[in-house]
This record gives sequence, C-alpha cells and structure tokens, in this order.
Amino acid sequence: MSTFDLSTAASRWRTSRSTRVIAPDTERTDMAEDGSNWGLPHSSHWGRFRGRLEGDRLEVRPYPDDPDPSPLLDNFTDALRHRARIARPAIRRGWLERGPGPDKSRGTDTYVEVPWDEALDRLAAELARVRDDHGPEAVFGGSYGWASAGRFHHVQSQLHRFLNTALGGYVGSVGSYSAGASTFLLPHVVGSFEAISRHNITWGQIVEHTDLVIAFGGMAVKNSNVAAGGISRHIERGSMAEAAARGARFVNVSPLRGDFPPEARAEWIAPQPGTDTAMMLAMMHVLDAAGLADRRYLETYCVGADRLIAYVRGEADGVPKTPDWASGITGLDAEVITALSLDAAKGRTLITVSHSLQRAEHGEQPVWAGIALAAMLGQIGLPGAGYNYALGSLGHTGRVPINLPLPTLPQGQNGVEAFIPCARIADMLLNPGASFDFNGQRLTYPQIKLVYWAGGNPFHHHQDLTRLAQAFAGIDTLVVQDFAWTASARHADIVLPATMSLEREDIGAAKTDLQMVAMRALAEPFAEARDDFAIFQGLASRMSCGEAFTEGRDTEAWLRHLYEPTRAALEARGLPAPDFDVFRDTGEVDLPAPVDDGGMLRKFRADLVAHPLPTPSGRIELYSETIAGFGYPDCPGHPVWLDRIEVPTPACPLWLVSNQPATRLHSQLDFGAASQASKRKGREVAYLNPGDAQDRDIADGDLIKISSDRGACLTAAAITESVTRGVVNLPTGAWYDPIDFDGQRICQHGNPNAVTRMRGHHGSHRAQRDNPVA
Ligand SMILES: Nc1nc2c(c(=O)[nH]1)N[C@H]1C(S)=C(S)[C@@H](COP(=O)(O)OP(=O)(O)OC[C@H]3O[C@@H](n4cnc5c(=O)[nH]c(N)nc54)[C@H](O)[C@@H]3O)O[C@H]1N2
Ligand SMILES: Nc1nc2c(c(=O)[nH]1)N[C@H]1C(S)=C(S)[C@@H](COP(=O)(O)OP(=O)(O)OC[C@H]3O[C@@H](n4cnc5c(=O)[nH]c(N)nc54)[C@H](O)[C@@H]3O)O[C@H]1N2
Ligand SMILES: [Mo]
Repeated sequence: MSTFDLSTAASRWRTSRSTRVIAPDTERTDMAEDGSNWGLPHSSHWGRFRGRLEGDRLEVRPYPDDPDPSPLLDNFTDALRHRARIARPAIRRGWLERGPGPDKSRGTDTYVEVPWDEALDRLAAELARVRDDHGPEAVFGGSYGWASAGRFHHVQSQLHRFLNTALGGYVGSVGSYSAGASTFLLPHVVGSFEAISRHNITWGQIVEHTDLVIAFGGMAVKNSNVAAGGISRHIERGSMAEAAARGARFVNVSPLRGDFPPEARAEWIAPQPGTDTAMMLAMMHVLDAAGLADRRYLETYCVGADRLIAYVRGEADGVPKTPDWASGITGLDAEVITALSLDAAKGRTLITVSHSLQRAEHGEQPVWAGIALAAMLGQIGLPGAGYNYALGSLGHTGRVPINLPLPTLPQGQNGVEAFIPCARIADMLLNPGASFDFNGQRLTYPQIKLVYWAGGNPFHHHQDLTRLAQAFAGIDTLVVQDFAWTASARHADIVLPATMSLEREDIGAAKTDLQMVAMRALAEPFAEARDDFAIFQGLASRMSCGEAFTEGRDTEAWLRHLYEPTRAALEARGLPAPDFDVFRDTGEVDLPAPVDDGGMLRKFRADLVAHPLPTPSGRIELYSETIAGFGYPDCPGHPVWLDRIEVPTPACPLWLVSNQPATRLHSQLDFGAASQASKRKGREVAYLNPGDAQDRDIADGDLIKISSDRGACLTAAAITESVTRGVVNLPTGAWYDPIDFDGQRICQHGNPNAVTRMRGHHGSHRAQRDNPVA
C-alpha cells in the first residue's frame, strides 16, 4: 500500500506540453493512397479521427471527410499517460480508518491506494450494507454527465444496469443541465423537446431559404462542434458561410461578439444578460402597433394570443411593452429594437433561443416569448423560418434524426420510484424528507446514504460548489469512477480508475450522424485502469449477480449483440448491411440519410386538423391553462417579463457569463493540450471589456479575483472589445481547485461555479450560471 497527498495534484497536472493535430489536407499527403490504413478509427463527442500511438503520445488525424474538424481533438495527444490519470484504486484515509459516515474532511483528506480486490470487496460490502439497512432508495445513481461517445461502455448505462441488477434500483435523475427548464416547458406550449429542437429547421433549409436569423444566445461553432455519441462532419460553419454568401442576414443577440463564426458576418446586438424577454416583448409590441402581427396565423394556429397581446399593449398591467420600456431594461437603443422588428416582418425570418438563456433566472420566459414572437410573424412551419429551439447549441440540431435502431445497453428495471430533477442534487442531500414542486407535481427528497458517480463531474457541473461540498459531507459514502483525478474524485471515499475510450473497443453512434463508427482500442489501459464494464462485472459477481449483469457476454460478445439490430434494420431496408467483422475492419457503416421534411411543425401548418400539436388544445399555446393551473408565481399562464432576482449592485456590479468552453468539452481533459494552451500561467482566462477593466485598473494578463456572496475564484484577465460593457465572461470547466484564503474558500484555478448561484424552480429546475459578481 502506498499513500500520496492529493493537495498537490492540482498543480502537478497543470503542466502544458506542446502537441499538434495534423490538419486534414496535410494528412492526405503522407497517408497510404486510400488514406484508410493509417492508424485506427475512433470517435469522440467532438469528432471522428484516426489515431496511432507514438511512444506515450497519440498522434491524431481528423476524419478526412470532416470539413471543419474540432480543435478539441488536440486534447487527446498527451492524455493517455498524463499524471492526472488515476493509476490504482484509492480509498480516502478517513473512510478507511473510521468507516462510512458523514465527514467534513471530504475534499481535503489524503488517499491510500489499495489493490483492486480489496477495493471491490469493500465497495460490494458497503453497497450491500446500504441496500439491506436502508433499501435501494438510499442510493443515488443518477450520475449526470457526458461520459464518452462509445455506446457499449457508456458508463451511466452500465451503472444503472448494475444498480438495477444488484440492488433492485436506485434514485435517478431526470432532465439535464443543458435544458432543465425548456425540456419541461416546450411540451405544454408546442411539442416535445426533440420536435422543436431537432426535427425542425435544418442547415440545408437555412442555406436555401432563410433571409434573417435572429439568434438569441448566438450560434457559436465552438458549441455545435459537439454532439453526444459522435459527429462525423462539422457542417455548421460552412452552412452559415453559404447562407451569408446568398445574402442571408444573421443577428447575434448576445453579450459576446464571438457567439457567431466570422463566416456568418453576423451583426451584434448585446442586451444585458437575462433581459432577452423584455426585448422580445418589445418586438411584439412593434409588430402589433405597425399592424404587422399575422392575425390569421395567431387565430388559426394558436390559443391565447389575445391575452398575450393585451399584456404586450399594457392593458393588463398598465405597462405597454414598448421599445422605450425595453431599452431601460436591456440597455439597447429603442431604435435598434424597432428596426430589427420591422426587418423581421419583411422576409423569411427564423427565431432561435439557445440553451443558455433558459439556464438563468426565469428561464422559461425567453423560450416561450421566442415562440410567441415567431407566431406573430406567422412563419412557423415554413422552410427555414419560424422557431427552432437551441439551433446551433449542439451538433445535434439542424439535422434530422435517423429513424433506425442504434446500439444501446439495456438498463433493466428500476424498482425505485423516487427521482430528482438532476440539478437538485445539493438540495436533495441537504433536505432529506422535504417536499418540492416539479412540473405540476409535489415530490419528496429521499434520504441518501451512498452516491455512486461515473461519467460525470458534479464538482464541475453544479453551481455553488461550496454548498455542494457541504451536501456531500453529510452522506455515508461517495464513490467516483473516472479516468482522471477530477475535483469530484478528490471528494470521494472510493475512487476507481476507469479506462479512457481510447483504451477499449466500442461503437460510436448518434441519431444525428450518418455514420456509425468502430471505435478501436488505440492503446493499452493505463496502469491498473479497468473498463467500466469490467468494474461492474467485478462488483456484480461479488454480489451474486454476475451472470444476470453480463448475461454471459464479454465485451466482444456484447459489441456483436448491440451491433445486430442496426445491421438487421439496414438489411430490411435493402441497404448495405455489413456483418460485424467487416464493420470493425472498415471502421464505419453508412446509415440512411432521413428526409428533410420539416417535421411536426411543417405538417401542422399544412393541416392542423389532421396533424394537431400534442398540446391540450392541439395548437400553439401562447396562454397555457395547464401552466396557469400550476399556480407558480414565477411562471404564469403566458410569457411575461420578470426581472432577475439578483441584479447588479455596487458591491457586485458586473454580470458573470460562464458559458461553454471553446477548448474542451466541459471539464473533460482540462489537462489536454488544447485546453492548457488557452490558459495563462495555468489559470483559466476571464474576458472583460476595456471600459470595465479601466474602471478597476486591470491590465491584460493581471491575476484577478471574481467573487459573489457564495465564493470566489482567481483567473487571468484578458481585455477585449468582444465582451459587452458590464459583463465578465469566464468559460466553465477549469478543474475546481479550492484553497482557504483570507477566511474564504476560493478556487485558485478559475472555476466559475465557485461563485455561481443555484436555484431550483417550481415549474422545472435549473442551474443558474449567470449572476452578478465583483
Ligand atoms: N457555470 C456553468 N456550469 C455548467 C454549464 C455552464 O454552461 N456554466 N453547463 C452545464 C451543462 S449544459 C452540462 S451538460 C454540464 C456538464 O457536466 P458533466 O457532463 O458532468 O461534465 P464533463 O466534464 O463532461 O464530465 C464527464 C466526466 O466523465 C469522465 N469520463 C469520460 N469518459 C468516461 C468513461 O468512459 N468512464 C468513466 N468512468 N468516466 C468517464 C470525464 O473524465 C469527466 O470527469 O455542466 C453544466 N454546468
Ligand atoms: N466546445 C464545447 N461545446 C459545447 C460544450 C462544451 O462544453 N464545449 N457543451 C455542450 C453542451 S452539453 C451544451 S448543453 C451546449 C450548451 O449550449 P448553450 O447553453 O447555448 O452554450 P453557452 O456557451 O453556455 O451559451 C451560448 C452563449 O449564450 C450567451 N448568453 C449567455 N447568457 C445570455 C443571455 O442572458 N442572453 C443572451 N442573449 N445570450 C446569453 C453567451 O454569450 C454564450 O456564449 O453546448 C455544447 N457544446
Ligand atoms: Mo449540456
């Protein structure tokens, strides 16, 4: 047994090394003639590639047919043998010495490495203890997170299957941090999240038809770079360039200029964060006053337009929602709002609202108001026009999903009924037995003793991390299974080293990708790391359910088994349907491109009697009796302007925008080359406007502290005109590295969730990430 102190781990992994990703055109010149026998195929959420091991480094070449490969591929190059990897199972000293139980030293304790057999024996015994003493409803296995692209080793599926088999179930979670409010709002108002965000407007329609795209929250290609399960071709930048060349106009409504690629030649309108609903209501006011609201569309296809228009005119509350009124809230010139509204009525206009807007306070409102604005323009259901929720937020949008079975690991039956919306993790742990509202239901928080996290990083993704640490201090046992010593691993009692996807065989697939990819093992597992499947197999056999968990299959047998439904479906359609060995040898199989038919909203426009929407009225609900019936003061029956609960004050005068990082996927591979190259002196960079910098005597490159009532973090300052006045932009994902400083717990690496606010919400739930800071 050896011991080591992880308090120094954070500085150890922060070393950057130089690497390169070979560009696609360089690639073809030194490859074999057909380009196919260099390295082995693999895939990730940020793109397909081939890889070849050169010593400890992985040489990576993007998929040659990808027109715009992601810079994130660079993060793989030095990852395999990086010292941030977990080498052996490790147990927190306090847990080893004192046994399971509440413990405030989670996050500051040291670890003892143990052999696999000992780690699995102890964990199996602890799982059995909690099950037998408290039942499976004392185990939280929601385990929110992105994990890796491979569909068999998808670790949440593996974990859920294991917990169902060994315990009879677990407390799970619903929803996502991505779309916590919109996922539950959209079905009440217009239709499912999939129908409105996915099978709707495509990039092809925009290239061909759209005159004006008004994108609330922008369409940053750094975001659409990414799609869960994989993405073979990044078409977003090229599509925007093509549309712009035809004369399409893009308007970037965002605090950051960089939320569109330069190729789109977007105009930039920057309202203060959290005020978009006021801008949208004022746009409705302009259309109504100018007689440009499409009365026929509103009366035929919508319900509740009159009530909403009465509110817009001020008949309901005495406040007409004019551009002047919105100017005072958004900080925009009234003329800018008026001109944009009039332009929107001139041609084919598409309104989009990104995920980011609904992740803030009153996040239902801009999603719903965006629909209302598009309904007033009367174009919902036309090619390239109307409304598409979150188009451009991920690589899944703007593409029609494939209607074909894809590999998925069966998870079995969960016998536990209790669940939480995923962002309620800290609320649940701190308030067992308390009741809370969710989407019209009243639910109760269960009493959790053991949390098992695999494939997600709560000390990255949750808000108010000081409070999250307090929540985890109260449970008996925290298990984290990951390939790297993340902040979550450093708070865990039992840490199990998993392989990276690069070290195992798998199948990459996504509903919005036209190829399924054989992900080949490119390297031997690091140190004693084991595949997630093998870890659960080891636990299941100790808990007398090994056979039920594996069904007698090893990895190879599972891959063949999971491939078969797709192959059979291809064959049934008379398409090339190679058997598994051919698929693995060639590295890919083509899936049939679905028809771009505009989906549900197009059909609804063509015939609303034959194709009503799945809402109570069958129409678009600009007023919803269902939502009004919930009686939530912060989400009444139609979209309204509700001010932010925390507004800038003299003590916290700036607004923090903690958006998705351009150089990694969330916190994954933060130690990788692309991510490290974006840091300054090992710290995450915060961007601010020259005016705001000057007011505070901040020079480019200075070390700055960002703080709120909840906590603080240290970052390097970068000064840029691309951030609007009053806003500081600190992308998320820097590994949380807290120290005690001046009586405060602060993150010395620049994780914005050290300062962000967490607020659950009646109608849905959300993790708020925009709030005032000093
Ligand atoms: N302030 C702020 N906070 C945010 C956001 C924001 O914009 N601002 N965005 C939110 C959103 S939308 C999301 S989706 C979340 C993302 O939150 P997460 O999905 O939790 O973030 P990731 O960093 O992707 O975490 C994945 C973890 O899984 C590990 N992993 C990867 N592959 C494997 C595997 O094969 N096996 C095992 N065992 N582990 C693996 C990785 O090392 C990593 O630690 O963050 C949310 N939090
Ligand atoms: N490279 C990379 N790409 C990713 C991810 C990643 O981690 N890295 N994560 C993926 C995931 S899981 C998701 S869910 C999506 C998330 O997709 P989004 O939530 O759309 O992504 P963000 O980058 O947080 O936000 C987009 C932009 O919205 C702007 N914004 C913030 N607040 C406001 C506001 O109040 N009003 C307006 N008008 N604009 C505002 C910010 O300037 C921000 O850059 O991204 C995906 N893509
Ligand atoms: Mo997300």
